[in-house]
Order: sequence, then C-alpha cells, then structure tokens
Amino acid sequence: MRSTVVPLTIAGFFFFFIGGLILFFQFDDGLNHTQFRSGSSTSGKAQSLSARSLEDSKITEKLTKIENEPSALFNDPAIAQAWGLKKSDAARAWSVTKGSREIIVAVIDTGLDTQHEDLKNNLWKNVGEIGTDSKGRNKSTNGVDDDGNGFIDDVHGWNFVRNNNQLNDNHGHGTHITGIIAAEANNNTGIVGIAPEVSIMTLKYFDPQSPGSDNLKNTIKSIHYAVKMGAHIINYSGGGLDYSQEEFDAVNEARKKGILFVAASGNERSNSDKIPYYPADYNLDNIISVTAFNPSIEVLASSNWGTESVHIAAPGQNVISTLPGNAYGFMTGTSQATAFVTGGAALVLSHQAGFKYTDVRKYILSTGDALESLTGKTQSSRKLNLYKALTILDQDLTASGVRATNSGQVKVLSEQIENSGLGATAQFGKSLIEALQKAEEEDSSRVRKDRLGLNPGSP
Ligand SMILES: [Ca+2]
Ligand SMILES: [Ca+2]
Ligand SMILES: [Ca+2]
Repeated sequence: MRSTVVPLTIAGFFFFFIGGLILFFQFDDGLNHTQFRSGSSTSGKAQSLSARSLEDSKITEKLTKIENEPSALFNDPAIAQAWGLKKSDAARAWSVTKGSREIIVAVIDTGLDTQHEDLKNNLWKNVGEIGTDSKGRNKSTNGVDDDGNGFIDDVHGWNFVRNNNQLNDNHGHGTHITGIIAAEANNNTGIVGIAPEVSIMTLKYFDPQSPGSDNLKNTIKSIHYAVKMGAHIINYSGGGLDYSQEEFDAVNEARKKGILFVAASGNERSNSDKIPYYPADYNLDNIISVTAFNPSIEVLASSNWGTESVHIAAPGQNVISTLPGNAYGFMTGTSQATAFVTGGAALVLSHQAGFKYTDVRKYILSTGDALESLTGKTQSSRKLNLYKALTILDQDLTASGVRATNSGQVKVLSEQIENSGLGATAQFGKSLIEALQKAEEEDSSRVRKDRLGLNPGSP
C-alpha cells in the first residue's frame, strides 16, 4: 500500500507544479497587454501587480502633417478637426475663460512629451525646484530635493514607475489626454485644449516597457503626490475591476483637500452599476465618472454606462490630440471623454476661484444638455456643455436681479476675427458668432419672460 502512495504523491506534486507553471505563464502573458483584466481566479498577489491599467485605447490614426484649416477664433490649424469641441460648446466657453495658470490639473497617466510644442508652455512648475540654490546651481537639475517633498528635481511631476523625474511618454496615451485638457491656443500649432491656459502636473503610473510594475501602487502614490503638491483636479483615464481600500483612501484624502477626481467609466462594454470599475466607482462625492459618445451623441458600444454609477457623457470617439514627437493623432474611449470633463472642470474653477469641488461638480453635472439618447446611460442623462457650466451661474443671479449677460462678447469676438486676418471662410468662428448672437437673443427674450414670470422653472 505504502509503495503506491509515494509515487502517487510525487505524480500529484508534478501535476500541480506543471499546472502552476502554465497558470503563471498565462498570467505573465496578460501583463503584456495594456488592457489586462485581473480575474477573480488569479491570486491576490498577482492581481495587485496589474490591477490598474490604461483603457484599451489605441492610436487609430497618426498625423504627420496637419492640413491648415484654422478657425476664425484661433489660428491653430487642426482646430476644425476637433468635433468634440463643437459638441461641447467650447468656443462660447472660451469667450468666458480659457483657464488660469493658478489651476493645477494632475494627469495620472503614461507620462508626457514635455517638449511637445503644443504643450510645453502649459506645464506646472514646482516652485520649490526652480531657480538657483545657495551654490548657484539650477535647482531643477542639482540632484537635490530642494523643497524637501521626498522627490529630487521634481519640476513638472514624477515618474512613479521608474521613481525619477523623467516623464517621457513611451505610449502616447498620457500626451493625448494632456492635449485634450490643455494644448496651447492660438500658437499657430496643432490643436486647442479645452482649458488652454491651465497648468498640467504630470504623474506617470504606467509604462508599457515595465510590464511588471505595480500600476495600482503607482496610481496611489501619484494621487498622494497630487494631494501633497496642491493639484486642484485629478484626471485618471484608467482603472480596473478590483476594489482597493488604499486607493479609496487616497481618493478620499484628495476629497478632504477639496480636490475633484475625474475618472473614466471604463471601456469594458458593461453596466458599471452591476460590475464596478475603479477608481471611477468608489462611493465618494469628489468623483465624476465619465462615459464617451460619438459625433451622433450615442454612447459608444465599448463604453461602460450606468444610471447610478456613471455621471456624465462627453466626446470620446476619434478625438484628435497631441502625441509624442510633436505629432497628433486620433484616439477613442472613455479616457478621452474624461479629459473633456477635466478640462471643463478646470475652466469652471478658473472662472470661479472660490468654488469648492462640490460646486464644480454640480455645475458640470447639472448644466449639461439633457438628451434622450443618454437616458439610461448616465445618472444625469446629460452631455457636457462647457459654456453652460460656466454661465449658468449668471442665470442663477437673474433670480436675485443681478444679471451678467453676454453683452460685449459678440463685439469682442467680431473684432478678434477681423483682426485675425483669417477671413470669412473660417466656419468654426462664424458659427461661434452666430451662436453668440442667438444666445444674446435668447437671453434677452428670457429676461423679458422672467420679468413677466413666463419662464417655467427658470432659476
Ligand atoms: Ca522635491
Ligand atoms: Ca533640485
Ligand atoms: Ca495649439
């Protein structure tokens, strides 16, 4: 009897050993894909290595040359290709504000091409790491942690994958997201970001060349850095299916500091009310979860939805933005939509410096355009409207009799267009003027109706 038990035990051992090896290599293969979804069958330790990832957004087209098609408003040649700006009422929003340098947006992503000609002027600068030290050396390159925050020469952010200040983007995702939020306006170059005058803090949590890095831990460290260094808004265009108490605590820490956290709802083709996607779906009131729509304002088949968990929809299909190497290209996904909302939040905060994150969130979510096609897809059933998010406050003030109007905006913009020398063929600017004129007419009609008490539900 005993003589048969020993060989069986050995055979059993090898069976499990070989089986374990196969499982290990399957898992290892998963790490090489950008959209590795940690399954419940993998061990807890294995999950933690890749529990946060970029969404599966590929560069669908890379532009080596941009056709010069400037708008009447700005001279950036590719602005006319940015369908999402038109759908979000960006041009009218820019007549109110283009953002403020004071507002710091932390982008937690794959890094950034900090030399990109359309982005390099909009980088956040850590004031404790610039200028000269007591020995006359440049603080940004002296190898000293001059501001004592635990990071050496962290001028524009930090690379948590390599634990250094090299922010280079070897994927493209981070540079694309950053361009949507804050590409420079009117520099005769490329595109225009939604908030082209805010400051971008770059925090790198993901590197496709470091498949073994712990993306969840890097995410958490990035959030802590953003909180510590005074970011106002955090953009997170990634996620995963695993709940992490540590990550929850980090986002909650951000909340306590008044930081808005804008997160992608995910490209999992699923209902997030049933299958949560994190960090978008933590139950914290500083989070805005964003899904993506196409030019027909239909939520993409690939985008997560949910009437409880997903808050708002924004443009996310074939979005043009910056790519490393002074390039531009198109990407699709809730990542891109998230950047739209982040840009919108940055505009609102720039315009209303005294706003708390709860105010910014309220104005973004409650002022969007309600659309039937979004019913059943998001909590608000609304799509982002940048202009309304900025000006609805003016309408609030109507109730108290103090009304800020669009007066003067049409005139200023008309002059801007005349002076630009771009001619009357620039459709984007023309439609802007028409939209403003229409808005003025609507406003005056609304004021009249307000006076007569004819505006049902008017604020
Ligand atoms: Ca430092
Ligand atoms: Ca230094
Ligand atoms: Ca530009």
